[in-house]
Amino acid sequence: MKKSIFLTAIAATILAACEPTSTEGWSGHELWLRPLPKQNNAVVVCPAMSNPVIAHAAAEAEVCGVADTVIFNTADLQNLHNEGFRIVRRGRKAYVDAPSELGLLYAAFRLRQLTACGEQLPDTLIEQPSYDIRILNHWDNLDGTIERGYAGQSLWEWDELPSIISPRYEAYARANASVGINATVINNVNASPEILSAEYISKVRALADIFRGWGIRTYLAVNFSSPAELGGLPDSDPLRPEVAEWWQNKVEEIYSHIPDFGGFLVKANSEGLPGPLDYGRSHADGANMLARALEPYGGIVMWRAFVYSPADADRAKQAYLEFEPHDGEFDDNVVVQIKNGPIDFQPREPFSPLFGAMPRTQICPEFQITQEYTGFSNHLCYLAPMWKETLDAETHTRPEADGTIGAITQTRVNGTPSVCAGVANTGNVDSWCGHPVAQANWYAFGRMAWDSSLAADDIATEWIRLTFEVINSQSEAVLRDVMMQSREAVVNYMMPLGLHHLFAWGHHYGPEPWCDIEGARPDWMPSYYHQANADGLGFDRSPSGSNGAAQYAEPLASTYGNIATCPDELLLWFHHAPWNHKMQSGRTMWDELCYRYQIGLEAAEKFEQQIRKLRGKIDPAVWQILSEKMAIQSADARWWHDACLLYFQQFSKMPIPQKTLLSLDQMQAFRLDITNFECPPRGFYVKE
Ligand code: GCW
Repeated sequence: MKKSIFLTAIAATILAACEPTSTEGWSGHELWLRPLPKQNNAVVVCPAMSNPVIAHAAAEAEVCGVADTVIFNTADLQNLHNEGFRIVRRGRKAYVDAPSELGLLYAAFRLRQLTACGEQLPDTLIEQPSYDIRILNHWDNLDGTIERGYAGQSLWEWDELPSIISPRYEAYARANASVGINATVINNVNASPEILSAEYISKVRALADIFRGWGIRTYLAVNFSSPAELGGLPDSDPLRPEVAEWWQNKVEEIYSHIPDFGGFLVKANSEGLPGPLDYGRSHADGANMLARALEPYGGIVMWRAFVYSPADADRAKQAYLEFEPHDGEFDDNVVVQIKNGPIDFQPREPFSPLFGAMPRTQICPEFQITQEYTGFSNHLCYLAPMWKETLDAETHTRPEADGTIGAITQTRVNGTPSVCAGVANTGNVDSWCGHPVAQANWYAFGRMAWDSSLAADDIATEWIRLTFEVINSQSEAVLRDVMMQSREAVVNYMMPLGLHHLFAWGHHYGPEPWCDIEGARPDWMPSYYHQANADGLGFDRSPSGSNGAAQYAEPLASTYGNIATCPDELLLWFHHAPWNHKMQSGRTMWDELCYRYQIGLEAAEKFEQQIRKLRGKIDPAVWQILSEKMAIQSADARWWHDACLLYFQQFSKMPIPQKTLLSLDQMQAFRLDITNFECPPRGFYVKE
């Protein structure tokens, strides 16, 4: 019989340590975990309190208002995922059973969530994760900067670690656990070899020790040349025995400090990073060499498929060409990590055809939570609808089974764990993410990786109710509607109809379809993607062009490859369409383009008004920051609208149906202003 302990002081102490004290107005600091009153009448009964995960579970359940007594038990539940749970309500008692401590923690967070949202506890609630590993990828550098981070500097205070432990680490881990995230890669995929030095391993250990108490395993991104650069070997050829031995020793060293270390994430032979191809070896050779070092400890390798060496003139085809031939060659503890689209996290891309093409390999989706291409932390862009679009996409590659990307990536191939990865948007600003709704993206990523069947609007509702204490149903509906429409609005005012990569050089914030940098890679230039000329607009990936459409299974290959059947949303991704091409809407391509930019702009302007009207109905601090950001967003939407249409009009030579454009001189001045800025200064654009 399990020993049960009544929690009193310990739970209260832990709770006090984890719950930030309430401040005046919303600062964002508490995320979706605003403090709830301890329910004095609630009694939490649970096994072995000495386990920190269970202690945390008990503390979280102490605020539970949906039951007077919560009884925790670890129990074998047949067919339930090891991290799942079952909650059974009997009268005012909630019985929680879970196969692992982590399952109990997740159950406790669900009870907390029901309480905070004012919902009833159902008679029986059974949950289990869609993905085994739900992991954040931080692109944090060791000097404290964050690649594509828009919320300050890195959370990790490397100079202070391991001696000084910021309370932020615990709060970060708790926030992740509350949405089911159970893993984190703490450093940039553009990895410095130094992360594997003894000095840094001791710092990483200090973080891992905290994360462990919240069920979060720590992973590192590694530089493939570490044996040469850090270890002093002549090279890092994966087939050289000394190289493999160097990695084995390094892995042994890591595990001696971090016994539950998760493994490595690798960006190799991509954007100038070293990799096995440098030595005439394959991606599988490189990944397997690392995988064999990690295998005895249960660690895994996540090997990224974000590669685009110019083996084909069409960048969108390159990852497929480089990886598909290696299907079946990867060891069982290797996961090939694929960005949702074939290019690079654009506001809308078709899904990457690689998802359907490697049936004998464990593959996982990589989503971008940080808004590199969707307006940084200035634009409200709720990303769950975009991610759902990918997960729900039918690849047509599994005729007998569910061939959606969700189903494919959640199925374990040869027992390899399934993974869902998200590039984190956290930083050290008080609000963590720099925009209130950017927090919702972090939240939504975790919830979706936990339960990919959840609808984007239901996740939005949850997040609003958990985050904002006093919000009436009308204001809640307004905010949810704005969130739900925001991604499509961003697509329309930035890159409608399948246009992609019109971004300004370097910062990826504003438009620069005219960008032309001497000597730069052609496929880093917007003109490579939009191909605007007197004949029309768009990249021809049909059979008469690069035939990229053929990388998709039928019927998609034919649907996408034929200009008459390609959906309007992706037309200019797959076709170089004449300006007067008749769209499915009945408009000409040029008119449709103008129309989409216009509705995108109007949506952003409407969001601004809708948010302004919430004055007095939501927390004044939230209202203030949201309305300031919305003003930037609608100004930026106009900037996109004007810049792109004026630029493309030079080729279409057709009239723009709108009257309110900036002059070309103003656009030019604009362009000079934005060159080389890292983060857009506030108010840099004055709306007339
Ligand atoms: O999206 C692009 C970014 C790079 C990033 C790269 C990648 C970490 O512009 O900053 O590098 O993708 O995913 O590796």
